Amino acid sequence: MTAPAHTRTSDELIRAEEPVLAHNYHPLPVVVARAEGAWVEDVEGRRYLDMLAGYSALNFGHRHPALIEAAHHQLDRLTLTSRAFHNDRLAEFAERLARLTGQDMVLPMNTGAEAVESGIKVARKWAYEVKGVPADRATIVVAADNFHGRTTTIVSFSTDETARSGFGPFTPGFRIVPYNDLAAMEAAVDETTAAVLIEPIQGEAGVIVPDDGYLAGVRELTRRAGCLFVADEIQSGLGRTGRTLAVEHEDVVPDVVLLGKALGGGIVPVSAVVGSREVLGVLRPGEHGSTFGGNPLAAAVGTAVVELLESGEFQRRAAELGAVLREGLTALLGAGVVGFRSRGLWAGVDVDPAIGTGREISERLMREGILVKDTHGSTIRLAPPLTVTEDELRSAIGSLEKALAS
Ligand code: IF1
Repeated sequence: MTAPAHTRTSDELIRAEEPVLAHNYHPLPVVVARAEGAWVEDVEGRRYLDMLAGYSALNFGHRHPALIEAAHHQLDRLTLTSRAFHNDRLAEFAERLARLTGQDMVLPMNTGAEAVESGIKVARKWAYEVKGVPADRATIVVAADNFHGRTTTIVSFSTDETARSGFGPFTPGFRIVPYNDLAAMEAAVDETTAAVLIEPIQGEAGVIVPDDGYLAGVRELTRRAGCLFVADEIQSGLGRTGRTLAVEHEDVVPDVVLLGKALGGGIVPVSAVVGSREVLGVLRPGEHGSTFGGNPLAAAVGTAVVELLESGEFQRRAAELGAVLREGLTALLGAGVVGFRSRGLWAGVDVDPAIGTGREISERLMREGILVKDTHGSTIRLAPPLTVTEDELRSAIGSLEKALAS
C-alpha cells in the first residue's frame, strides 16, 4: 500500500520518483510543498527564498492574490471551449496584451516553445506571401548560444550539444551568427531571410546583456533588409529587466514579440505571439491552431497579469531593486564572484571555479535557505519574483556571500 503522497518525507518522495519519472532534470534535493510570495516551503516545513522564480515564470511571486482570485473566479465559470467557439474572455486579453506591448495583433498559445514555433511559421508565411521569397527557401538568422525551447525544430538551431545531440534529423533554414555582432548578422541576412530571431538578453547562456546599440542595430538592419525582427521576450519580458519588454531599454519596437512564462502568472501555461497586422494577418482559418491556445482560464489569468503590468509598478520595482542587486554583486567581486551581468532583477553571476561549480554553489545556497539554479559551468542565475522586498534581496546577497566564503 503506497502511503498517500502527503505523508511521505522529502527523501521518500525523491526516492519514489526515481523508477517512474523520466530523468530529464537533475533537481536540487528539495521537495517544495507550498509557497507564497517569494518564499517556498518543503515537505518538512523548511523555508527557502525562491531566487529562481520558475525561470522567470513567477515574476509576481507564488500565488499572487489578484492572479489566484482571477483563476478561482474563472474556474467556477468556464475553463475550456477550444477555439471552435468564442469565449467571453479572449477579446479583452488580446486587446490589453496588444496595447501593453504596442502591437496590433495577438496569437494566443500555451508554452514558450509553442510561441517560438508559431513565430517561425508566421515569419516564413510572411516571407512567402508578403516579401516574395520563393517557396520553401525562407531562412531565419539566429544567435549562437541561443535558448528558445526544446522542440526538434528549435534545437535544430541550438549550439548547445547537450540540448541537440541525439534528436536529429534537424529542420533546415536557419543561419547561426555570434550574438552581439551586427557585422556577422548583416553578412547572414539576404533576400531569402524571413526574420532575425534573438533574445534581447540571452538567458540560459548566462544572462548575456548585449552592447548598448545592438538591439537598435538589429532593428535598423532588419528594416533595411526588409526582414522581420522577432524578439524572444519569453524570459526577459513582462517586467523582469525593469521595463515591460527588454527591448524598451533601447526604445526598439520589434515586428514580432514572443511572450510566455510570467504571462501565465505561475498558474497556467500562457504564451503569445504579438505583432503587426501585416505579419500576423497572414494567418487564415485552419492554417494554425492549438487545443488550449486562448482558453478562457488562460485568458482570464493572462488579463490579470497584463493588468498588474499596466500600472508600471512591477517594472519600477525591478529597476529600483535591480540597483540594489547590482550594488550587492559589485561588493562580492573579488570575494568569490569573478564577474556578473545584470539588468533589473535578473543577473548571471560567474563564481570563481576554484570555489565550486554552479551546482555546488546552488547546493550550498540551498543549505543557506536560498534557491537558485546554475546555468553552465560556475555561473548561477538570480531571478527573484519582482515582489521580493529589499530586505529579502539583501539577505539573499548576504547568503551568497556566506556560501562563497564557506
Ligand atoms: C528547460 C531558462 C532554459 C526561454 C526562452 C523560450 C523558452 C524558454 C528565452 C521555451 C524556456 C526554460 C525552459 C526550461 C529551463 C528554462 C531555461 F533559460 F529559462 F533557464 F532552459 F534555458 N525562450 N526556458 O528561456 O519556453 O517551452 O519552456 O515554456 O527547458 O529546462 P517553454
